[in-house]
Amino acid sequence: MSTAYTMQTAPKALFDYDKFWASCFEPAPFLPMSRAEMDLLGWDSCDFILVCGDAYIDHPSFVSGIIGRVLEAQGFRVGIIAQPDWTDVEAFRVLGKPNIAWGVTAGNMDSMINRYTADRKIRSDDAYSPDNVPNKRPDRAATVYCQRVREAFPDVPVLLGGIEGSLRRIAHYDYWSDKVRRSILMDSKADLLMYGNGERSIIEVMHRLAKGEKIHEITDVRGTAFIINKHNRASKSQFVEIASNDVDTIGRVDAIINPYVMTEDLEGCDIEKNKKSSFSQYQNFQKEAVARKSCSYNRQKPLNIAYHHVNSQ
Ligand code: B12
Repeated sequence: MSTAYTMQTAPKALFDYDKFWASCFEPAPFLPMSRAEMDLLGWDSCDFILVCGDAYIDHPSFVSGIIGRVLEAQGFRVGIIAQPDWTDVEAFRVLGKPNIAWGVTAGNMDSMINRYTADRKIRSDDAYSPDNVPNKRPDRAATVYCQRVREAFPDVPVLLGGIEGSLRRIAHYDYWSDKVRRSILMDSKADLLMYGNGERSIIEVMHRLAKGEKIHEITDVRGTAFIINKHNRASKSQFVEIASNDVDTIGRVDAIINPYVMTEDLEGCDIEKNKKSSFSQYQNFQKEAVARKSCSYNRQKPLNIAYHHVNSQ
C-alpha cells in the first residue's frame, strides 16, 4: 500500500467563484425531492442531486442542508433523494438525470454504526430518520447508493462524501467483518471521494465540471482521493509516492488500563491492586509508571494516563 501526495492548488475564497448561470432562479424554500416540487420552482432539471442515507432536514447540522444550500448559493440547482428504496433503481431516477454530478453520502454517521450497536445487535432507533424509525438505509450505504446512481444514469460523475467514505478512503480495519478492507473507492466505483468537510472541495469541483473539465482530469483538489486509471494516468507524474509504513510508524500497543483510576498512586488503588494478579501486562504498566515518577499525572483526567503512557515512548 502506498500513499501519494501532489502539489495542490491553494483554496479559493468561497464567494470568489462566478456563479453558475442557474443563480437566476430564486433560492428554493426547500430543495426539491420530487418532479412536482421541481416544477413548482420552474426547473426542468437539477444540476446536482444528493443521495443521502439521512432524512432531509433543511439545517446545517444535516448534510443535505449544508452541502445542498452551499451549492445553491453558488447558483446550482440541487435536488435531494433522501433515504431511497435501495432495492429499486427507479427511486434514483425520480428527479431525472443530474446535469453535472451526483453527490452521495451515507449520512452523518457510518451506516454500520447507524444500524448496529458495538455488540453487533440491531439498533431499535435511528437518530437521523423521521420518528427515529430504523432500517431506512442499507448496510454500507455509501457503496450501495454509488452503485445504484451509476445504474440509473451511467455517464454522470459520482462524488462520494461523508464520514463513511472519508474514514474508509484507504485500506482500513473494518470492525463489522473483522477484516482489513480495501479503499471504498474500489467497491463503490465513485469517481471522486471527497473526505472531511466538503464545502470547499465540492464548490471547486462543481464549478470545474460545469466549465467542461472531465472528472478524471480533476486530480489536484485538496481533500479528494481517486483511483489512478487509464483516464488520469498522466497525472501520476505530479505525485510523490511514499510507502505507507514511512508515513506512520506503529508504536507499542499497551494493555487497556482501568479508565476509572483516579489516583496517581497506583499501589494505593484497591481496584487496580485486586486486578494485579490476573493481568501481567498491567504489572508492566505499573512498573513503568513508577519508573516515570517525574511525570505528573492528572487526577481529574484519568484517560490521560493511558494516553500519556502510550505516547511517551
Ligand atoms: C449531533 C450528533 C448526534 C445527535 C444527533 C441528533 C440529530 N438528530 O441531529 C445525537 C446525540 C442523537 C447522536 C447520537 C448518536 N451518535 Co452522534 N453525533 C453528533 C455530532 C456531534 C454532529 C453530527 C452533525 O450534526 N454533523 C454535521 C454534518 C453536516 O457533518 P458531516 O456529516 O460530517 O458532513 C460533513 C462532511 O462529512 C462532508 N460531507 C458529508 N456528506 C457529504 C456528501 C458530499 C457529496 C460531499 C462532497 C461532502 C459531504 O461535508 C459535510 C459538511 O462539512 C457527530 C460528531 C461530529 N462532529 O460530526 C456525532 C457522531 C455522528 N455520532 C456518532 C455516534 C457513534 C452516535 C451514536 C451511535 C452514539 C451511541 N452510541 O448511541 C448515536 C446514534 C444512535 C442512533 N440510534 O442513531 C459518531 C459516528 C461515528 C461514525 N464513524 O459514523 C460521530 C461522528 C461522533 C464520533 N466522532 O464518534 N449524535
